[in-house]
Amino acid sequence: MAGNITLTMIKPDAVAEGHTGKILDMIIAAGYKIQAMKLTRLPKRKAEEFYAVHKERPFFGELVAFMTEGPIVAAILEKENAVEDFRKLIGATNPQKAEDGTIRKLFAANIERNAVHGSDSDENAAIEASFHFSGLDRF
Ligand code: 3AN
Repeated sequence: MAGNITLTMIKPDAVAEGHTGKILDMIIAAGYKIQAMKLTRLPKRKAEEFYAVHKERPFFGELVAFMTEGPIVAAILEKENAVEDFRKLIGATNPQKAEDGTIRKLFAANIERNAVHGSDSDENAAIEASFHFSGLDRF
């Protein structure tokens, strides 16, 4: 059975460019309920932990620098089939390959500065939700 939550981060590029409200509108219009949300800034250590799976990749250092350059909006989103439907809503990792109307097509500059994160599995959604939020922050 598909899980009902996913974890998103509106990344530093999109927050700095003033796209937070438009992206949240698209998320809510797609049927997601916000279980938890905050404006926060990741310390280097936490960004390295979040992206630990990529630590051997050549872009790891740049990715951590980007994700710590300014505030992000982290949120837990609830909906049936949350992970898969959200990946469709945000579009491909590389915005040049993302479909028209997707969040990354609309707001992302390139494969690194790609506006939003979305969990890639139900298991990671649970891990990433706990990474950002305690049980008291979830509604
Ligand atoms: P997604 O965010 O679509 O799940 P992942 O998990 O493969 O993509 O990559 C995590 C993040 O790492 C991406 N959101 C992007 O910011 C960055 N990234 C992925 N691939 C590259 C790449 N080839 N060059 C630079 N940054 C990348």
